[in-house]
Amino acid sequence: MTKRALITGITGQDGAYLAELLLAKGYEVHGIKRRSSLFNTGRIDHLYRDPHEEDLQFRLHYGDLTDATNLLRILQEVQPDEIYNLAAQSHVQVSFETPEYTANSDGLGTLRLLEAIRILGLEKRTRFYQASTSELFGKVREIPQKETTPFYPRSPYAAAKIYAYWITVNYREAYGIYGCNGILFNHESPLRGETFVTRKITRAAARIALGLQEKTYLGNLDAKRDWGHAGDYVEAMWLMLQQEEPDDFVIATGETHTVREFAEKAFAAAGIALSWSGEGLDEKGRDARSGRILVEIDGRYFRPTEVEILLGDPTKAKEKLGWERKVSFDELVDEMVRSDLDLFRRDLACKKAGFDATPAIEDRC
Ligand code: NDP
Ligand code: GDR
Repeated sequence: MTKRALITGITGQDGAYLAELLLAKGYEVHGIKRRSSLFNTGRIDHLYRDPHEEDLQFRLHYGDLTDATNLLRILQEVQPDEIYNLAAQSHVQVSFETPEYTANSDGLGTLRLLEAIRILGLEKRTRFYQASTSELFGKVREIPQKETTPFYPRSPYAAAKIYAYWITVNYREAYGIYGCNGILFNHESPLRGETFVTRKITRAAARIALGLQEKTYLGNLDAKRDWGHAGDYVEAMWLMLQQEEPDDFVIATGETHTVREFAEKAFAAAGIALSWSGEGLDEKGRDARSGRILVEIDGRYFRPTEVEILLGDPTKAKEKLGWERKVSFDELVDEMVRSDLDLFRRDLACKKAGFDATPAIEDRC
């Protein structure tokens, strides 16, 4: 029997990798996309099939996690074997500006899906994956962080996600729903959104190396993150839903690096050696050869409350799921920089031919 999966947030980074993985495993994949005034399916357009074709393995439905009746209708129509709830307002800094919306989509959105499973009597049929996050650990009280480490959210995003975490646990215990929390640490890829720090840096390194941009502005260079590759992490999501019993798992690499270190590696991959001078808001990253300033600090990228260090212990995932990351930190940075160099080489070719391909958006990141 072909298994049917429903992915919320299918147009995002993880949604795109997971859709590819499930299609390769023979699943019928359904995704929820939001209506937007511009196309928002760039990451999954290569998977799109003409809806007039027979035996479609990939279908998109309009929907939104803030709309309960819409979710009920989609679940009733699709009758999924597995739901992967990846949809979220996923930007930590933006959550300080849109706290109520973030609570609605990231917190209550999860409740709406779980209630829809219950209302439709799908408790025994539908397995549920919740995209939980290392941001739950927030103000860290144990290093490395594992499944038993206490939570201490440090943003409206993390506060919303902690509700989603516990409501998933509660529906598992109260109604016997097969629900799992993947407590995933940061994971990146060439598909990462442009305003997250890794992609912002790899884009800037590529554009500066190609002469398309002068410099970039960053916030807290001392923050430490446990960065893995999204392709590896969606495998873990799938594995969690294939076990005999539902459970919650930390997914991480077991390594941590500062933002400064990520920037050094990314610029090096683009052929530029960075050297640092100054402190705090006056710190600058320069081209070690020419002395030209390439990185400056801008106070607006600092958060009202920061998560200083994340370092995960993925032992449980290794022992129970047989999961291990495959892509190293250096390979991840190299792949992202190579991809952005390719992207902007095309822009450069357009520019040389007299066309301005992509307007500079760096000041909006
Ligand atoms: P992205 O920001 O790339 O994707 C988020 C997805 O959610 C997009 O498809 C977006 O649609 C959709 N979305 C946002 N709001 C709504 C809404 N109200 N209704 C329906 N869809 C909505 O995130 P990632 O792919 O990086 O992350 C996937 C999930 O995992 C998120 O829940 C995130 O919080 C969580 N997570 C991510 C980690 C990471 O490092 N990437 C680590 C731990 C957890 P649109 O394209 O239209 O904007
Ligand atoms: P994060 O990712 O908040 O960890 O959330 P992000 O890449 O936004 O920030 C990582 C760290 O870098 C510091 N930083 C900057 N961040 C951004 N965005 N822009 C900057 O210019 C900048 N300069 C320094 C931040 O302060 C922070 O310490 C991501 C998201 O994918 C969440 O959805 C997910 O839950 C967590 O990872 C795990």
